Amino acid sequence: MKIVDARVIVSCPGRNFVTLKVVTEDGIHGLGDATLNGRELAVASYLTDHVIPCLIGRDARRIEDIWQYLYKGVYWRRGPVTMSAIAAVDTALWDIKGKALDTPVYNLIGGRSRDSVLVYGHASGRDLEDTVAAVATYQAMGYKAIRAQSGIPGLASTYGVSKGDLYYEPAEKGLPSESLWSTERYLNFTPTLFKRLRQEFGDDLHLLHDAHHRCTPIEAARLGKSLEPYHLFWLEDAVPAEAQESFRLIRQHTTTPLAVGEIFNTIHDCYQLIQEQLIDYIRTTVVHAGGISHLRRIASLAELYHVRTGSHGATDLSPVCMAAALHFDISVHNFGIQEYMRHTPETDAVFPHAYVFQDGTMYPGDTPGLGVDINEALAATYPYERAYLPMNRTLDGTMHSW
Ligand code: GCO
Ligand code: MG
Repeated sequence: MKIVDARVIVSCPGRNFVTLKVVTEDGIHGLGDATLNGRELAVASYLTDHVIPCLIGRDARRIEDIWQYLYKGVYWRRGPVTMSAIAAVDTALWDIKGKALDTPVYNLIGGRSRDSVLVYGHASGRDLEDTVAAVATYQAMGYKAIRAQSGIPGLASTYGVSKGDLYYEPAEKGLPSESLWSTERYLNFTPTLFKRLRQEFGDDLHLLHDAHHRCTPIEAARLGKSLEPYHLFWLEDAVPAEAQESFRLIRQHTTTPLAVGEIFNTIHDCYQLIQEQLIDYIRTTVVHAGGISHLRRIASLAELYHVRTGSHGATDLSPVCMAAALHFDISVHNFGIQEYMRHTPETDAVFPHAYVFQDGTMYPGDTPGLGVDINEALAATYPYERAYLPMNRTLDGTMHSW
């Protein structure tokens, strides 16, 4: 089953997406997401200029061999650009294999381990009351797990607060904007928010929170400890995890479950976190961590250490990634939860898909392959628009993690 054609489709139906389409001699095509927020064209070029010429003529059935060829064969390993490009190829090849064998991808990777996949949605508000109302809206939509982010008194803007509708999108057209940050104000305010949410919604609703890499280990330890009475499902990205041992300090101080990994690219970014049981959920994704094949390796390691999966699923991960994630989630034994930020109607129209949301869970559908496609003619009506994630400085003007 030779690969005869492959091309990259860059489109902007509300936000930028990079999609790889691989075609075989039998006329079967597979899709892979290669979107890297704010650096989209780097991956598009990596694929078009360097990867695609080496793919033509290869046997699309040899997924593992092609993965190793692209990983070991280039000498320059790892990194978000390389691993997103490899992920796109891997995902497209699983899609092709499913279509060729006339079965959904989840059947090729162990079959279903559950009936459907628990997902969490994003509630956010400009202030505490606004956030309480947003959580109520998500609960009314059927969500059983809700991430809550709120504007902070004394700060003009912060991470995670949408501009007023369901579609939180941090990337902005034009050059990067800058916001101002105070960890002190954040740490003083956040326990109040969750105290209020528990009073309002009781104990059963799963509540999550994303600190978005802004604390030091001891600040994160304080945050986790102060949130213990409100028993979060998880505290996400408490600290940047380049230094994996940072989590040891947080762990010594708090029983709040910890999640990290949305910006990790390989198993090498998280094996210490997993093996030392410093985290509870690993958030690596299909698109940024080497595709379905590599994500399964990470999940297998995690399973040995009681770490569960909780893949990133923001709007900058396309419906192709979402579909692939759901096949992965429904099959791996140690699945925990899947993030689900709804795409805009424009995005959904460009990427028709079989997956569905119902009662707080999602199902990938039973269409052969991944069950997602791209309407190329419609995609062509949404050309690429340069956009960046915001930047962040502390109140005295020092650059800080966004
Ligand atoms: C999340 C993430 C996102 C990222 C975004 C960056 O938990 O969903 O933190 O909001 O900031 O995906 O590209
Ligand atoms: Mg996050």
